[in-house]
Amino acid sequence: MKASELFVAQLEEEGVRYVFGLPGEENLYLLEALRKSGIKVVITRHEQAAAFMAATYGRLTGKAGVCFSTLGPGATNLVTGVVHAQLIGAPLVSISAQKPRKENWQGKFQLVDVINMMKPITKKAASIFDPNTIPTMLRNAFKTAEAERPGAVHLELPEDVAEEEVSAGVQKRGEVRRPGPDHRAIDRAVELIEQAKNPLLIVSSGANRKRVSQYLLDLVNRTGLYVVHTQMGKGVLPDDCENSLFSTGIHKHDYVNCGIDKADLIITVGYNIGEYPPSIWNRNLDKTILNIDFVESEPDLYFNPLVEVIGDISHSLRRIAERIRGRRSFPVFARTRALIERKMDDFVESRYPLLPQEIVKSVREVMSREDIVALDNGIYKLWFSRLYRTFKPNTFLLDNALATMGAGLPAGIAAKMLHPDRKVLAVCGDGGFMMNSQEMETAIRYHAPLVVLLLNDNAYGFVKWKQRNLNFENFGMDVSNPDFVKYAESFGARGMRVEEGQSLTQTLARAFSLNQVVLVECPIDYSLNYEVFSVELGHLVCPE
Ligand SMILES: Cc1ncc(C[n+]2csc(CCOP(=O)(O)OP(=O)(O)O)c2C)c(N)n1
Repeated sequence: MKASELFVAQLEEEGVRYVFGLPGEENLYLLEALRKSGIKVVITRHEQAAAFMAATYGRLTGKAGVCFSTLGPGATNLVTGVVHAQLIGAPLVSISAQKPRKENWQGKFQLVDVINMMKPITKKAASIFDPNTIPTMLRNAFKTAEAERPGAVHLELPEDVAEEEVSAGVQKRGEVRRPGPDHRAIDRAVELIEQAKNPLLIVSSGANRKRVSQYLLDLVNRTGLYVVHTQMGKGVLPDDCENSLFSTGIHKHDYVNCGIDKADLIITVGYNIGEYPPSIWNRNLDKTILNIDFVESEPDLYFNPLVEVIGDISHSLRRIAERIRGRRSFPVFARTRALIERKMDDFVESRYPLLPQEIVKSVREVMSREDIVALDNGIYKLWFSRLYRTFKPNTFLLDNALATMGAGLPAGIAAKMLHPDRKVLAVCGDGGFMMNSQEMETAIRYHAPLVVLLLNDNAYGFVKWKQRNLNFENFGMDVSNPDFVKYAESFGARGMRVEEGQSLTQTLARAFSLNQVVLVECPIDYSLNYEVFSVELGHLVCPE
């Protein structure tokens, strides 16, 4: 057997269903072995997109997604997607080729020290020298990537190593049962919750899983506790549960902070300190913190839990739920929910170009509870996080950790491949879409009929808003764009544009009914960014 065949056999043992990548000549043995396997190979138009897709696969399945590239420029192109996985906590194994170890007749051509480039942005990065170590190194890579807190691992497979004959066999994938929490930690947690006047849960990305969602709902129903989601935690508790305080929005101060400010005990669940900095909600260092997570927290001035319950989160929630006596009511949080709901449902006039609020409402009308929205990065992300009601875990995919532009379309494609039965909508700004728009062709080639909603303001709107906040001149942030309808059609997709007087809801419904890759361009009016986010929220006085 060739080393590349053993490599693929080990990937199969790991349960890999898809591999996303873009090869060079140095990967051809690997590609040939993949061709003969049961693994579906998705060749993208940019390695960054392959890494975003693999990260999405990891996020949605809990199993490491796999991406690959050639050496040098292919590996450098992977970097943003690899960091994205690492920062959002998605399990990912990325693989790059390298020059032959022994007879490298090309010398320094395309030579990059990929391992040292990847080390600071992954949990582990290593090069394979001995082909017989492939099964162990891959086993190690998958185990490390999937272990809590999940993240990225990079492996390098040099060209000559991939071609060698090997004697080693596949290494079995073992089963790991996550440990349950310590009973004394549960005692302390129950004590803290029962003593607190206004305990409040903040649920974050590490908890965005189906089982956690079930146990959280049960805890909330039994105890009356309220839940705030971070943006990457959206969907864990259904927003139509009376105890959801929806999600965090503008960092400085948003309606939800009226509730957070009143809490004396904050119970963080699967909390990602990078996503929603604790200095925002614990700026006066006056919150008692109970942390429930798979792994211990990193110490931080503002995030210094009094008690940590470490172990399988769903298990911990179940144990705590069983122990708490009686259901309490928390009028302060009930009032916060009423306030946020009022704001969410505020009447919005229909304008053309459309206002963000109308866009969010239209999308919600078209999508059912299980359908998936994958957002790119732009200011619409804030409107969606604040206003889009979410009902199921992992149905609202955004990156609020690296917060990279360009991830929305690849994430949407991977989500559609994994869930062909659900509607998938990628929401992008014109800026973010143009960073990976070439992947429209990938979606078509692999029959992933998602719909892309392109919110067009012909600008880098988010930066424009920040510029205005600083009272700077509007400078450099306006762009011109292709005709997006023609652009989509030139790929072989369907292009639609919401024209004045047309309904976005109906356009999206029609787009989904076509069951093909469709781009819907919707002009957006961002005049309220400053008015709402800067002026209204800047002067927010919480009702007593
Ligand atoms: C790769 C990358 N480059 C730059 C940024 C900084 N950035 C954040 S949002 C944004 C503007 C996004 O523009 P667009 O996609 O058109 O969305 P809009 O804000 O206009 O809705 C920029 C440049 C980023 N987050 N990621």
